[in-house]
Amino acid sequence: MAVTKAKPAKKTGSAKITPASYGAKDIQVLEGLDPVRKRPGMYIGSTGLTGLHHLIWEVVDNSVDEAMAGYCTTITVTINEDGSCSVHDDGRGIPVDPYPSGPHKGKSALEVVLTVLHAGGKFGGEGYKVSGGLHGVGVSVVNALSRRLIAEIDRDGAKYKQEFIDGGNPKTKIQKVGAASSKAKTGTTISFWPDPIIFASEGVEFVARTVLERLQTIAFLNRNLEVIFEDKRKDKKDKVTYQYKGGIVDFVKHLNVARESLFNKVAHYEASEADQTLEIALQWNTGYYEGIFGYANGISTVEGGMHVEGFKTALTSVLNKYARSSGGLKEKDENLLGEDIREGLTAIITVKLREPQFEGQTKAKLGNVSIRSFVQKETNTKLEEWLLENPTEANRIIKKAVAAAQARIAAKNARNAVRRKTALSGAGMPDKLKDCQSSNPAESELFIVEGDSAGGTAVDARDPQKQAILPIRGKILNVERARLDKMLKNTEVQALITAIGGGVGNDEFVADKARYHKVIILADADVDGSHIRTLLLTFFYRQMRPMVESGFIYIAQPPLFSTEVGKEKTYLKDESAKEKFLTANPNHKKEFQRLKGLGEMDWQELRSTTMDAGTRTLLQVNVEEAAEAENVMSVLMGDDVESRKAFIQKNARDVRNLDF
Ligand code: 0RA
Repeated sequence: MAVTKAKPAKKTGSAKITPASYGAKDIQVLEGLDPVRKRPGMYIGSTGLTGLHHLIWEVVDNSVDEAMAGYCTTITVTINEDGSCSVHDDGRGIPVDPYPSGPHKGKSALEVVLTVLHAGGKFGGEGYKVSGGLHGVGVSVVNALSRRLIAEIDRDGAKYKQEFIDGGNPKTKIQKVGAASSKAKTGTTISFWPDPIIFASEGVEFVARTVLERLQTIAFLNRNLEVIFEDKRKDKKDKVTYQYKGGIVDFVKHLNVARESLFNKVAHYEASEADQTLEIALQWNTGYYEGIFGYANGISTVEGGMHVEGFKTALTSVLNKYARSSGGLKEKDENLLGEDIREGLTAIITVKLREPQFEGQTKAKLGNVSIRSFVQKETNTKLEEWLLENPTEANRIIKKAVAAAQARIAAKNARNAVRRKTALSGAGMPDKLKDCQSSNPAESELFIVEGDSAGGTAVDARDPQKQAILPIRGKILNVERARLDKMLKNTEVQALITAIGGGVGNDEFVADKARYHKVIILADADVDGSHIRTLLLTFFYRQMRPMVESGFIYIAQPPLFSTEVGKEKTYLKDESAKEKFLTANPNHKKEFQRLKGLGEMDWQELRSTTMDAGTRTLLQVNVEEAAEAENVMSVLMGDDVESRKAFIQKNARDVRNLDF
């Protein structure tokens, strides 16, 4: 990616540098392509589907560099009918002039860029681009891992072409194949056929969704750049264009569409110094979660890093300062915590720097210390300016953060209160709990049942030795917002905490103390039931995460249908059970009742279909699903009626499915 002295860009509006005039002489020569084929993982991360797609990103990154340097307005990625990929850009075109001297004497610059490792990535003297970790290793890597590659260049009024085969061997010399359609027309098209021998494990079929997501992000990060995707494969035909005049401001709006934003404006600032640049956009929504997305040289830093740290530090300090000066915080009040301020925040932080250090488990954490102070300093001044210029918005943010701080303190008090109560009452179990006789957690099950009447049926249906029942009144949870302090004040939730017995709060909960190794949520198969499940999962995820991590949380699966066979009622778990039933009973009258509530079954039926360990099916909840449930909360509980409606319609068909 180009790193810039902030000069206005020629075409794209993004920052640019003025490169010295490049020619073949400037390209640093390192080595041939053998190492790439020997250890592809070193260059593209893996030889699975992720690695396969890296080939596209590699070529596209080079085109994006052209765009950032101000020479390219459109990038088109085409998946061709035969499964190969072409990346076209209208940049300057890879230079084609021959080397006047040196080890590559007589070869075209194009050939060197495509056959010499790193040659495309680094240029002597004035840095043209900054390599970004796995990216920016150069298009030669793509050539090395392709069974065929064709480069077509429009430059100097002519059209050039060169073809390579079997991992980067020139099949032809560079050839002038005609005139460019106009003297001014320039550009590069790289078409490549990934080598099936290299990508043997998962094959060479590109996934449109993966490409689309990436291209959309590129379009967001490069204001005004037109990014086109075209799929020409049979049965997959598709064409999509991304172009955002607002850049990352549009990105933030896009991320907030499903939520209700706290105000319409999006704060936005950019800055540059020496050889680093930053651009930041942020907005709050009325929800409770934070989404801060960092990028370094266009690469997503999902583990965060110095740019995100600098931003968070400054954000906390600027907003506290503003809150004090505006009277939002009184002298006696404690400072707002970062987490209070970041509640409902959506932010994009994109930085460009010369030699990014990617660290962490997945090499997705930016380690350069210099960027932290840069982001911090700029955020301190520029965000403060923005707050002063936008007092209405600023006051909303403060109000929301103050509410978040109050909720945080209330949740802590509520937890303490529950703790004290549990401690005081000793082993005293809640009245509502019908406990099991066993005191061995490994064989004990707790059913959390929606509604008192279903609770009663479940008590009759249970195995009293091993199964405990705790009825929860869904309506109470249902009307309340997602705030955990409110959940903790709910007497039913308190009973739940006491019954489980491992404490509450993520710093305190101990799964070893849990009185049941199966906690089973039993709710109706309708939208309300789904809602209650989501609430409970969010609660377990936030307040008793070790229960989820230990695999102690389950979802019961009451049947969806019933039907009569003669005088006998039969229950059918789901659509596929219904189909199987019809195949086995072709003369059946084909009338099925959709079961809406647990209340429609008597205790024998509830036992055999849902609770009896010998005949039931349970879904075990894993951490990802619980985390997803937490996300779903913002859609379900948020105020955006449209997206909630869309969500429910989309998921109503299989409300039992956790995989929202
Ligand atoms: C080296 C030098 C110049 C441009 C490029 C490479 C270049 C590479 C790729 C890869 C895909 N698209 C590309 N477009 C350009 C600068 C050429 C000049 O000074 O005119």
